[in-house]
Amino acid sequence: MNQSDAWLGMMMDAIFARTNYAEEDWMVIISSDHAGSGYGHGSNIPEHREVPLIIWGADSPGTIWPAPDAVDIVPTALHHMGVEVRPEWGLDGRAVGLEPTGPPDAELGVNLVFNGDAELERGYWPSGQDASIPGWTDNGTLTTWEYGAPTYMLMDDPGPSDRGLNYFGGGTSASSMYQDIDLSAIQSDIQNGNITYSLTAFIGGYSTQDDRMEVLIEFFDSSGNLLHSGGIGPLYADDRNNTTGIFLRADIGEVPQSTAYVRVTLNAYLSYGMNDAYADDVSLVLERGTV
Ligand SMILES: [Ca+2]
Ligand SMILES: [Ca+2]
Ligand SMILES: [Ca+2]
Repeated sequence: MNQSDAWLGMMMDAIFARTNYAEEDWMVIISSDHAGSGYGHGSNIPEHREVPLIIWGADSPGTIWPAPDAVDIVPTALHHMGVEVRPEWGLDGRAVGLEPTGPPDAELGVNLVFNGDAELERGYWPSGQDASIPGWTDNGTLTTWEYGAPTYMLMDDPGPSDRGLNYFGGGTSASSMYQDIDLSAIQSDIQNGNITYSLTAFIGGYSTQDDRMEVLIEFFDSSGNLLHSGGIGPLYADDRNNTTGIFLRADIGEVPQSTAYVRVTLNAYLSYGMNDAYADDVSLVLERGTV
């Protein structure tokens, strides 16, 4: 770290010392291809996956949300150099740091789950590869898989008609992910009471295997006290007649009046081989009215 820092200092000094520096427009991006613990890396754990991404000279400093990925570096550098990214290049990632971005304000009557349809980034052909999922705190092997791979989910297996290209798959081991949804923008509605929540998702799995998905919902007050929990699933092979596919399930209930934020968690339980706990179209809608 000290050595890298010294080299970076030399480079920055050289940039600042340029006679034309005042007329130039530099961007310096600092990142690393992986993190680690001790002297090792290579496990699918936050300590090995989470890396810094520092963009110096970006158009507008501030928070980047959802958290950027290493694949955002190339589009960001190209944008800075005025190169328009063409879709046919098939680049993953997006130009980041152009303007600060944050999660949208919560509203009544709209789906509050971010990237609940697994479509925000390209999906993987099911394999051991694992992508972290934007908008979710994804510390394990849960990832986005593409519909259509033999012995996984096909486009015409039971599921949503508007399924898009991708769904959530458990990956290579038991895993889970969650997202916290800040409800402060609708706090006064919630405090007045009579707000109903509707948690829905398509969940399922593969054939006779009991790999199974569960979606939990937990309501917390501003001090982090759990006020209410509910959820759907897990859906065992028997529950879906040993059919490969995903099936709509719902949990409807009352939102506690002192709720400040809500956590939606996907738990992918493994029974056999690859973890075929599947989900798509995870949605949480809050509305006025009683259950
Ligand atoms: Ca989808
Ligand atoms: Ca993952
Ligand atoms: Ca399996």
